Amino acid sequence: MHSITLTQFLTEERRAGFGNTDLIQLMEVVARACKRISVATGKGALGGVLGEAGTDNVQGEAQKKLDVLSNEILLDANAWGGHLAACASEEMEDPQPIPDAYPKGGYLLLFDPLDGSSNIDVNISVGTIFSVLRRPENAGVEPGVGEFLQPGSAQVAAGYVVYGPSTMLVLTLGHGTHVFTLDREVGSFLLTRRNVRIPEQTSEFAVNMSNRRFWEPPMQRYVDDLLAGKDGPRGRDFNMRWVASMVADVHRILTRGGIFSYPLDRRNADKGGKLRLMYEANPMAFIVEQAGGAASTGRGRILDIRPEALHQRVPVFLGSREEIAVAERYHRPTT
Ligand code: AFP
Repeated sequence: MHSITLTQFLTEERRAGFGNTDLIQLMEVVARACKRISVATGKGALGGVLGEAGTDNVQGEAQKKLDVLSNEILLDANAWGGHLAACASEEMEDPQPIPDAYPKGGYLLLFDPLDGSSNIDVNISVGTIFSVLRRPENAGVEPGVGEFLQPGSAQVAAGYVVYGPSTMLVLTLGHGTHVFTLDREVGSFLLTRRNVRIPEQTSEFAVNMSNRRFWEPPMQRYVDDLLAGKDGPRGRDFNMRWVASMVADVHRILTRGGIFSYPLDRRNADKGGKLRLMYEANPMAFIVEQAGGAASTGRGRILDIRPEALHQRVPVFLGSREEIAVAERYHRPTT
């Protein structure tokens, strides 16, 4: 198949006025780092990288060796690029400013270096998720947490890389969502789908059903009606899929439609949900909206949330537009 490379695609985007040279080069650096993560995940047991790192991250979750390695790869690659002021990661409590020894730029990069990492040891797809913000106009000398607390609608780029049977990069610069496949022999990402569109309707849902008893009543009613299929109010059967790797679940939805949900449950309600707003929900919401889908907390658009903390969590519903509207109707207060 003849296809253009990521570099050619980004050059075209810049010529079309979508992104400046700095942003385009930043995307190249992130993509290069993800190729290294792809090599490390691909080696599996042979690379000695499986298993626990023996440490906890800022959220108190046990870190895998590959979580730590992926975080380091992304930090190292981006330190000297000259396009960033600071990075923030799921694996670090505070943002890391670009060291003084290196040139600094006007962007902020947030990432979940290896999402779904509890799947690594069983050889199921994992992924990197990233989000790019511009430094605010009134930025101080040293970029602090406050600079990162911008709504998702302010993102200038977002993407994910799924390390599965093939390694794929999905990217938006705010003008459509595009898919690239890594040609492992050549070492280049090649454009394999331009302007992805998520089907507006779906008969497939993704949720961790074992949490049902902890959900709020509207969520229980919504999923019960999906399960009732032809015999219930929805009048048709629904299929279920759950990889437990958000990147893989979202990638399926981008490919054939569906609804992905990680709702509030009693155990995570005081934290606001399970998934993180700044480097999971926001970038995925941007990607999905740019592909014609929708992304909601069940009660409002994710990209409109005004963040209060770097590691804030939110309930997430994303995917086929019409199905998100249905899920939101169940969550609307009845009078
Ligand atoms: P890990 O990175 O700890 O594996 O968590 C992955 C994740 O945040 C997201 O990718 C999945 O959708 C979700 O957790 C799966 O959660 P459950 O294990 O509760 O199904």
